[in-house]
Amino acid sequence: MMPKSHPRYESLLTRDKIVEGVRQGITGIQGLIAQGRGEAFDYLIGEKTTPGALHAEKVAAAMLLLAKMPVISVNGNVAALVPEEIIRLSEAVNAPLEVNLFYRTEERVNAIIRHLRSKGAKSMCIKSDALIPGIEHKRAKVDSGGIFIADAVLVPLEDGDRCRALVDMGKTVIAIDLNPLSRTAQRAHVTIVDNVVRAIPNITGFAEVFGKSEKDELQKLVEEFDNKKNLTEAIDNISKHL
Ligand code: PTJ
Repeated sequence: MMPKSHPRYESLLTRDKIVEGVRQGITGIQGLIAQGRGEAFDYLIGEKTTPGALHAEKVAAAMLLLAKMPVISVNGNVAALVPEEIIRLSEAVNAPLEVNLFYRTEERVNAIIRHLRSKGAKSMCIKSDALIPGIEHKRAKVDSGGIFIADAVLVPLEDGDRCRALVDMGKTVIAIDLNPLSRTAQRAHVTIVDNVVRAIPNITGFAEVFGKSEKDELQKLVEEFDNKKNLTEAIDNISKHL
């Protein structure tokens, strides 16, 4: 057991959750590498939510609430790190969860669906009867009533190709990625440069408060957001830590 007094306690706890996810067959073995990459960037941003990331989280909440058909994409890392939190967000913004994997196997898709259901997920898109155009078959599989027709998709830890393909389909894409230089980060409409373990509860918090807001107020937030500026600030922030 890691003592709570350890200066990087939270980070090490997160690492253990990914390892456990791999043991349970939820997280892909490659998820360990992704986590390590994320840890390095998290270290550089100070392992806390920056003001810029918090603002992007606020805008993401507004976007999801304004969307007609928002969907939250879930992969093996997200399922291991924030299962309860992603379910709560799904309820707060009325967006179903859809398992969409980079290293897709049917066993892992089903294991994640079972895992989320065991944690109380009710609204899930579980078919894989449609394909996102322009990407290789297995990774392209989505639900024809879910991501395929969604107008806004939240993609935590996405790969760049699929992010681009979703943008090309005309969807609004919100990405969570600790690496502001990644292709996903650069292609999304809103990029949250924060750890998914902090980002998801923050978005939910905003969504729960915004529930009673006027649509115009949320629309204004969305319209005033500039992702280029957001990414430049995130890169500048990392440079300051070097
Ligand atoms: O479960 P699957 O098969 O869908 O696979 C999921 C992973 C994440 C393994 C897969 O999509 C992958 O290989 O992703 P990449 O290309 O390694 O990209 C992951 C990105 O997420 C990198 O830019 C990391 O910096 C970032 N990242 C890693 N952990 C976190 C993170 N961003 C936010 N929070 C994290 N905890």
